[in-house]
Amino acid sequence: MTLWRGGRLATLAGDGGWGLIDDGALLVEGGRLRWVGPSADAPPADEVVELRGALVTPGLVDCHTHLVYGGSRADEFEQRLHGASYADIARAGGGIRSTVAATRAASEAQLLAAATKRARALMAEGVTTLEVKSGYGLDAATEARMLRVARGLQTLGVDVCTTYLAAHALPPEFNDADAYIDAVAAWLPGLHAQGLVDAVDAFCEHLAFSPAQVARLFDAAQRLGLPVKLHAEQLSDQGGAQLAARHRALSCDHLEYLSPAGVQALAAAGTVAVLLPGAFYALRETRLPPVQALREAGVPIALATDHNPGSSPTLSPLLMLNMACVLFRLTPEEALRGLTVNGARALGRADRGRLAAGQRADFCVWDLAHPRELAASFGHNPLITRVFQGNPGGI
Ligand code: DI6
Ligand code: FE
Repeated sequence: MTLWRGGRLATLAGDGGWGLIDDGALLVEGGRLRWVGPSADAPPADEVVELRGALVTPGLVDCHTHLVYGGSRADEFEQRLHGASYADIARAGGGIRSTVAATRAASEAQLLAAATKRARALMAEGVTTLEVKSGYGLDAATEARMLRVARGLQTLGVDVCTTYLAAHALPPEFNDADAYIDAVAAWLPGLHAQGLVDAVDAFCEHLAFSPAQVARLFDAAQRLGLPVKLHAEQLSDQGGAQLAARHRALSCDHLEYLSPAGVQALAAAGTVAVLLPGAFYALRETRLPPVQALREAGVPIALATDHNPGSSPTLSPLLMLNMACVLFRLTPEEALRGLTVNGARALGRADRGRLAAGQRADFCVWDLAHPRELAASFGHNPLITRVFQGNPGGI
């Protein structure tokens, strides 16, 4: 048993507020938090770590990434600076399809080496749980390779949730989206049997798949008992949120074009709204997600990097805290909840994201006096120690 004592804890344990404990302590045993409270009341322990007034928060949960892929899309960044839009590039065969070609050409070892560097960058800013989506293979073998690589990142000392996103774009060997959706649904049971799939996602957009097509895939997921998530209303309102809510989705992600009816559907289903300010920023979007309506409806809001080589090439969850406040007007507390407790909820993981007895001992120690400072600055990493399942270091 180890006692970490003398820190300022932002527990996020209640439904609102930071849950601050000014001179607080955490008792860790077997990878779990056994006790959390004021240092003065702490139980005895074999080992004591002095926090010397440092800030402690739950470990960060990045609930939406596309971390495994081959190649680079910096050329498209230049094309967009010369006036091409994200949609123009996609229609011309670039975009997701260009990453699909590079990912298919990469070996499992090459994909793992590249993804390892990216995961380490996220971990260096305090990430202890990471979601990784497939969706740059778009054939059974490459989707499986991506998911195996994602699972392999677990050995770095970060918990990895895998999401099957084969319904991301139409691959070049198909010209019928309905036939492709049938193939995506047919590959799923085999991948699931190999333990490679924690959830199923799709890109519901005019550039990608219709709500009716996504619904058929979600039915297949639910026959296997798998939860679903959706890339919804990123570039237009397709009614994806309502569709996802009908399937009791864990989360709907992006949501710039979410309608009032979509907000109500998410609220009624308990679906988390995942906001992705990195993609909004990089694509110079101007349409803001309806944050005030989400708040008023009581929809939990999560935040994530959406790391991918095209629309959100960031590896900084801390920058997302700042961008969520500056661009989307979240409060610093909402932003931190988005990257901890609500991010965990978007993954269906209730055992993390707060500092409370019984939770996993995943937490961060920061060289800061108050948690609002995490969101107020950018381009600076104040992490002192990242603790994963009770083990410090390894960053
Ligand atoms: N929306 C996104 O922002 C990413 N995928 C998606 O469905 C972008 C993926 C890419 O451009 O490679
Ligand atoms: Fe995404």
